[in-house]
Amino acid sequence: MADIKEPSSQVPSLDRDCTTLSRHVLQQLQSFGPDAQDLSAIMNRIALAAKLISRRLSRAGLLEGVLGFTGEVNVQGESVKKMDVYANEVFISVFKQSGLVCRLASEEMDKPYYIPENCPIGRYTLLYDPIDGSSNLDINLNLGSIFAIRQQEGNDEDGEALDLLQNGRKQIAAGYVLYGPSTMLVYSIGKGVHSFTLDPSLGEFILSSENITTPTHGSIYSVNEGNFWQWDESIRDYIRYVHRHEGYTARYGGALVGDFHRILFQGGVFLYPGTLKKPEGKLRLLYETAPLAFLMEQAGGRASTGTQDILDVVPDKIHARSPLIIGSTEDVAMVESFIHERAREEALKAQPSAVR
Ligand code: P6P
Repeated sequence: MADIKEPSSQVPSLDRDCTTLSRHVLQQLQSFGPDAQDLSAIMNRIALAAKLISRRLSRAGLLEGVLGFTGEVNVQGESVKKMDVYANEVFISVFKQSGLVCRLASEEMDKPYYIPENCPIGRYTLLYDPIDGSSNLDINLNLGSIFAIRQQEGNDEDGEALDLLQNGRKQIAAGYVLYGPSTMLVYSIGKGVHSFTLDPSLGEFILSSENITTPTHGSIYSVNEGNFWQWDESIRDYIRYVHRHEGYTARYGGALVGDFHRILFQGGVFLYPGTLKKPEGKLRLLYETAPLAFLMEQAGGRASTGTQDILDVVPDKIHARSPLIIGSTEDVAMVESFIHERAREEALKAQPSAVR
């Protein structure tokens, strides 16, 4: 009888096709204990949510009730798209009866959603933006979902979820789904950043890149220059610099996940600074900037408000916003240098003339 060698030596792609998300999490944790199994199962549920959303997006133009607005306005004061509601419901549905996640904090919900049957068991909280960049939906451009996992602290008797108002270093996992030409899931549990690509023929996310690292510098700067009139002078200084020096190129898709994904892989910097209308910036901390900051730091990059690491920011409310400067270490540092220089000049101006 032929001796059976290690299957992967026979069919190398077989082992890769078997490296599903849940298996990868267990490999990362090097454990099959209950906590590892829980985290693996949570990631698997997130993958199911991603598949359900991807399926609906792929047929958005063909199905009734997918495109367009509901006529409602969400807690952010933004018009709600039907896809926002659907995607939010998907995450709730995949975690019900799972015993895994007690609370869901979403961009689309004013307060966290409790899944009482899970609370005595699962003490995890999922924070998520179910569909980010929904304005791209009607024009068939990329969108994303962003998520973070935290462990609940205390029993949250008053239902205010105050334990969530802690800095981003409390995240135990974070990631996003990019609904593009292919559907990709990128995640980290604090042991590097890894990407998976949905194989529709298998209905599985299969490992595509492990230990993704962001270059220390990149040529791309990604920002909505239409806000130039609203920016602090320091940000204008940075933009004038890249306009006047060779070696820079602008890329902006208007959907955070796609713009971030480009920087994660190719380097450079994405900025959404504070503006006159939104001094704290437009992006939300707990389920947008903090999860992406977690990933970027794991990939060897940086994420800053301009004056503070994103992961050190403590929110005062669940839907708190934060400015975001994220990407290659050298490029984030360059943006910060313009901010620091302006602050130094302002401080000098404020001093009594005799002291200058
Ligand atoms: P602006 C999408 O609405 C979003 O929340 C992010 O996905 C994106 O980065 C940002 O807003 C784009 O905002 O003001 O450039 O259209």
